[in-house]
Amino acid sequence: MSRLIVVSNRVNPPAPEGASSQGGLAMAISAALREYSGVWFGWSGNSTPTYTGQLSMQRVNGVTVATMDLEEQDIEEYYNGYANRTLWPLFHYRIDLTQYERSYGEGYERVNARFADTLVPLIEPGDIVWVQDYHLIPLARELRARGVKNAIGFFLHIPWPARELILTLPRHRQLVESMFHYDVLGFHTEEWKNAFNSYVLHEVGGMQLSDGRVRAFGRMVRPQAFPIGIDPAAFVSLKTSALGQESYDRMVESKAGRKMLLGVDRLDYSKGIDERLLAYDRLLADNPDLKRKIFLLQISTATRSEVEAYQDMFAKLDALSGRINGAHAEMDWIPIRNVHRMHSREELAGIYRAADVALVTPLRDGMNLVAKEYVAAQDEDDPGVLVLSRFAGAAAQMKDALIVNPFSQEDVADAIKKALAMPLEERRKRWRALMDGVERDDIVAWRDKFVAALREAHKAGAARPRPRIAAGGGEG
Ligand code: ADQ
Repeated sequence: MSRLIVVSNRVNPPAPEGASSQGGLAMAISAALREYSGVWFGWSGNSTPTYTGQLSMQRVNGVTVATMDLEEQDIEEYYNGYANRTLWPLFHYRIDLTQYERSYGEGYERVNARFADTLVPLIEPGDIVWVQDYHLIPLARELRARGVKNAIGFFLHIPWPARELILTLPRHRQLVESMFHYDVLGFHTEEWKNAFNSYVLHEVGGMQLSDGRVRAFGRMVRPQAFPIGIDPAAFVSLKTSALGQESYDRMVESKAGRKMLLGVDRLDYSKGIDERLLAYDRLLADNPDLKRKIFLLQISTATRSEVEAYQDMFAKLDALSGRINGAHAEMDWIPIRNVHRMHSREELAGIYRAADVALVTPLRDGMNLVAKEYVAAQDEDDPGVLVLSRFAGAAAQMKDALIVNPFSQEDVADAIKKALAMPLEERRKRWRALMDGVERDDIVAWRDKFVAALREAHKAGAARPRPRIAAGGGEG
């Protein structure tokens, strides 16, 4: 069987099954690499004053991990710059936060070329290459330019934005053209895939074939939805592990008979944390009878502290939760517990299990794994209720959640009320349907479907002469 080479911006060496430190995406990639013998290649997270191109190889739990350092200017322009100040806000519909600096685009191109230079010697005939996420969109073009003929697929973990938004990006056409050097383009949902297709069909005169492939720039690619999942069985064992049980017991004790609402997020403007708190404020103001009967545990962890848009977020969140607490608190009750620390996977599973309602209300999110983890951690006999934003990719699959518009405080407040009052029988019915989906569309299904589509597309492509059309020209 051919090897799988996974390329991502950062490499988190795979840990043994159920390890406590890995987040959703790292677990997903580790799972893929455990199944196929493979190499995981990416940036080490370290910087050097000047770029060396040196590759460091390690063998960790059956997976070969290959990393390289970047120079400081690369990190500023490629990672903090184009990836997190340009693409991330733009793809999450925040053009007000998007920075369009020419140097960021140049750094992005330079680092993608450096990734390709370092990666090429690792690729053997027959290997399949799977590139992850928005940091590395042009990588296939760079690999092809260096003669790589292997199957190359790309998976976007964040939304693909509406056509009108992508047009605000300088050189948007070049970015999209570079995607036509892949064999398969993966998105979480049909919605993100259709947004990509809409750009191709309407902006560059591309065409869609009856089998779903799209053609433009003289090339053909297969865009397809592959909804990412979690490892639900691992989550079930995490929640009943010693640490999972201990954190559950601690939470139950500290609830003191109250109902607990829960938010768990990286502190990011896309997650809608402020809007969630304001909806909760509204709920308490409109329903004073709920005071002392409920509380909200909001766990938010730091991320991307080099980027200005993130720097005052803790201060703002603390000020907002402080104001809401000041307005509603009583001598023996605080409405919001505002926690900033990371938790182990086991602790998190215990916390999810103890929560009566999960508030997953991003303003825009590629998928959102917290929603799936919450469902997997529930007790079958007495499950909690998931309140889920319509703008999370997960909403396309998790229709038995209470789906809300996170921009409407009233809508979210109404859903929380409904969740708190929901009879056990309805909770069980909704949870069963959600859990069936989490089990069916799990991380293994995601991985296997993507790898199979990549193999298939490459086989079909190799057997077919590829039409070449004048560079830069669209097709009608
Ligand atoms: P993220 O934006 O990071 O991922 P999400 O999918 O919710 O969002 O994953 C977050 C992960 O971090 C979860 O596994 C969660 O358990 C973990 N986590 C969050 N807070 C934590 C804490 N305090 N302690 C411990 N763990 C914590 C991006 C996209 C998403 C997409 C994923 C995967 O933005 O839309 O679902 O990639 O494709």
